[in-house]
Amino acid sequence: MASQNPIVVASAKYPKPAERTFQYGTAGFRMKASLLDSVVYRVGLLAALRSRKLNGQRIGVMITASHNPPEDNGVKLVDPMGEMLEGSWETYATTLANAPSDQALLEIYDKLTSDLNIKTENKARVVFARDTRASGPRLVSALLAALEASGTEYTDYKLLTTPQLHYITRCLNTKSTPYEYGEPTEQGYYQKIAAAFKAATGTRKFNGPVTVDCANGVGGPKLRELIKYLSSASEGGLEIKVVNDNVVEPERLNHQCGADFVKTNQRPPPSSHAAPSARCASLDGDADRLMYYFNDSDSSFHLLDGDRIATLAALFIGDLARNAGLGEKIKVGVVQTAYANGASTSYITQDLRLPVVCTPTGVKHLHHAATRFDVGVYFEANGHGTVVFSDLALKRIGKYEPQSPAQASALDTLRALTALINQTVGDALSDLLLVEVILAHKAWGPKEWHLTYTDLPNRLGRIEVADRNIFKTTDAERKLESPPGVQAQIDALVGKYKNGRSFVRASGTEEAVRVYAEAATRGEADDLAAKVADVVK
Ligand code: NG1
Ligand code: ZN
Repeated sequence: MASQNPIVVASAKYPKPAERTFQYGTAGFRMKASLLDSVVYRVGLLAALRSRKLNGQRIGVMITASHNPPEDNGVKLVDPMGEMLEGSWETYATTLANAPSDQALLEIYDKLTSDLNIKTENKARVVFARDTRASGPRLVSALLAALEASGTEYTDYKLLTTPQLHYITRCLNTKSTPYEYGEPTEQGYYQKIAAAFKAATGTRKFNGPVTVDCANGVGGPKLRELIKYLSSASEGGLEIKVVNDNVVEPERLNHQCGADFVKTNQRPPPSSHAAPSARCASLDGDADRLMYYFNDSDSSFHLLDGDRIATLAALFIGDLARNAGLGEKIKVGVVQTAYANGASTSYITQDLRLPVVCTPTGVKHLHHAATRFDVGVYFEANGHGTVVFSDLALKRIGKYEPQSPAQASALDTLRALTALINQTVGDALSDLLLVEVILAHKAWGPKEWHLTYTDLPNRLGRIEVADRNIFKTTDAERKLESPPGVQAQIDALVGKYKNGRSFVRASGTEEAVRVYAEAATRGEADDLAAKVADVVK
């Protein structure tokens, strides 16, 4: 009898809330944790299907809601190479999540199995982890029920940052192959990063400590763990001061701290007491975003966001490749979204003379575009990003025989960076050490870094509208196709401001429309943002 099918029996314990439509968005499913049990159960089934389809390669499942408030949670899948779930499978996730009954769910599961030619005799293997949210353990039980009902082998990695799970997934799937990525354990992650950090730093000195705000999330305990593998300040290593690492009181997560707070409010967390010009950084709730900032001697606040990290990395890696004698063989490119400050884009093209590609919002788009370069640097302005090296670039960097001591030294640093950087996905811990290596090499403080170019004043607004789905974009989200006529009104407004730029798009993670504007002065940027907002309201 169909009702005795284990998938149906277990599904009955995780009923779908009626009247709810779920969507696998820019970062998986994300919402109030109380609504998420059926979704996690069904995502577990999809992970099993995905693994069977890929002949038993490991699929990752991460339970986190990143920078969202503590009462939210979310779930997303990680593909075998540690990348985000392939786009076409997001639709299957949405279909499964919205199946109206347990029986309908089984029918969709069976139909996907046959439509996608999935061999049911293949093994299914899943690895999973969660952040520090109070709802995590309950959602893990829903996931386990799905993995058991679908006959899936699994490993529970308990608490991890999102990028650590991406790392482990890739390690497991490349073990004993020429593309081996590292030891598939949390300890292996720290060992790999710490050794690479030491090699990349060489004899350079750090200019004082860096204070890291961990958003009271999983990044706190994990950064403390990583520090145990690094040289101490007394041995000439980097001093990292960890703040906002309270994971005992879950309600503190992302509250008045963290990368999203700093970026959105353009000010340090109220708990920060950093001295003038001291380097400060903030992670987000699952440690895949990183923001740097500092207060000047006159107390003015300066943000060093994802655009700044991207430009710093592109500058340094471009120089290293040239100094190593690989300038002609390794082409560096940068990938941004429309939210990147126009001044950063001009700096990359005009000063660094590197190509820039603009993609729609969402790291999967950036990551994909970055893989088309030999070395692709990609960051969203909000601090989520990394650097990816093509197989060819890795081969060239690995095999090149340096022609001088200077080339040898640049090459050693470049090789170390390929191990330091988490190439699977944006990783705040790995990015933090990357920035520290570069600043040490250049003997720069945050001020010198900030002086590389001057940001155009900008404003990002959020507007609640009746139906955000009517806002359809084209040209990497920089132009509206619908509603008709709105783009023409925006263009007319933009034309009135010096260095004006503005665009509107529907958020992929919130019930809202975002308005971005930049212009030559703060007053003009604010004015343009307000006028464009009036057009879409
Ligand atoms: P939406 O809500 O689609 O704008 C936001 C961020 C993205 C990305 C996703 C996933 C902005 C303007 N948008 O997307 O960059 O990080 O969340 O977390 O920051
Ligand atoms: Zn995050």
